[in-house]
Amino acid sequence: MDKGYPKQVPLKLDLSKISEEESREEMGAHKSKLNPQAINELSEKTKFTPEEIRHWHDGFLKDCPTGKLTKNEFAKIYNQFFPHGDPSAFAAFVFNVFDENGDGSIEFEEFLQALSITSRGRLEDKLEWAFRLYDLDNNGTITRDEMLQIVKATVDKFHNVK
Ligand SMILES: [Ca+2]
Ligand SMILES: [Ca+2]
Repeated sequence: MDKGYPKQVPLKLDLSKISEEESREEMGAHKSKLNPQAINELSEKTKFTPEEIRHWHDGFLKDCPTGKLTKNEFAKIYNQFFPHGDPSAFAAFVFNVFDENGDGSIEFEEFLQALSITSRGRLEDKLEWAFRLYDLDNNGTITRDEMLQIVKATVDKFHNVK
């Protein structure tokens, strides 16, 4: 259960097909669950080194063995970071920004991209990311109503923090 993870393909589906091939190719790479090419691509797209990507990928699969994070699973993980109050509304907004292709789940690549931007991105990348968080209907402008929804979710999130 440890080889191969082509992007955009549900892990469940492709394990049986590719595991034989991949394990032959990767006999030596005992630690890697992503193939080297995928890691290189991710490393070019993000600000993470291949080593860091392997590390994040291990953690991602631990929380999410299917390789696709659903909204509920995301809310659970989010709750671990914000155990006080009810962050579900805010988690849902953040989920939508992570889910860049809008297919209703967060793939590892999307997870890594969001992490790269929020932790190591340039200021304008971070602003753009934050903008997407506020622009709920994704139409390029932030209305007063969208502002209010986010502010309300944020207040709910911190309201019960003691
Ligand atoms: Ca997605
Ligand atoms: Ca909007």
